Amino acid sequence: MIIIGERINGMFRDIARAIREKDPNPVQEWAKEQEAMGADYLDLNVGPAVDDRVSAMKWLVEAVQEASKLPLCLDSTDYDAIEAGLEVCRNPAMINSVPAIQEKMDRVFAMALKYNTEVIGLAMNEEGIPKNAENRVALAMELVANCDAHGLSLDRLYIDPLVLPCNVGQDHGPEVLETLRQVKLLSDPPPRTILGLSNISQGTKDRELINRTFAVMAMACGLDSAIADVCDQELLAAVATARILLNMDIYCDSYVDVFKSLK
Ligand code: THG
Repeated sequence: MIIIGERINGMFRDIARAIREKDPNPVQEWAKEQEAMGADYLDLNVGPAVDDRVSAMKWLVEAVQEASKLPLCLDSTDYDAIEAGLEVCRNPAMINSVPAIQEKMDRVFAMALKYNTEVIGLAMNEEGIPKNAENRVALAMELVANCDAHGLSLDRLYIDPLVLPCNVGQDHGPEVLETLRQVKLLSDPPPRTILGLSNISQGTKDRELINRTFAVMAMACGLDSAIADVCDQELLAAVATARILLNMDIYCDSYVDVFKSLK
């Protein structure tokens, strides 16, 4: 599993303050902490409460790169902000994200080629997030077709079926799992799959338990990566265990210790 650390997000109060006051310390501490815990990428989201997202994203990328060499996942609906971030990225990055809306796909896939990035494609369009797997898969197919038409290799596309909090969108859970299964049949090579895992438990009690239970269910359906709380040891242990039970790593008595850092 590729784990993308979720914590550098303006949705968290300490990060929102750091961005507002241009204080690199909290951002750099979280970058180092998530890298030490085994993150493969760092998600960077300037959050909703910023007036100039372009300059905020550029500042955030530069601050994080002083503390960590991990590749970055630039998370914004503002493509000018993403492009400003890509201009200063040292490593090939990931664009988070594009919905199945034609003019957005045209801009994002062209940008992905120009900056040699990967892309997260969301199973949603102008009408929002479909209720069932069939319609999510139809949008995934549009993303696959547009990715291919732009000449971007399909294994650089990550399809996100979009998971909703289970306390408001409980009926979406099984549809997300079915979407994960079917997306793997869309092309050869198939696109990869991703979830914003912590969405599933927003506003609930026992968040960690809900997150790690859904993580292993999704892995059994073909989940390749997650934007997640990499500091949750129990999540990483559950992922290591799921990899054994799915026959992705060889069993040994100390598999959790051996494979946790490999996820
Ligand atoms: N898909 C893609 N990108 C995404 C998401 C997705 N990016 C954002 C998000 N979803 C994934 N990242 C988070 C980060 C934090 C939380 C959930 C998902 C979270 N935050 C606390 C909360 O809302 O309760 C904040 C608590 C606090 O303020 O301290 O849970 O789905 N492609």
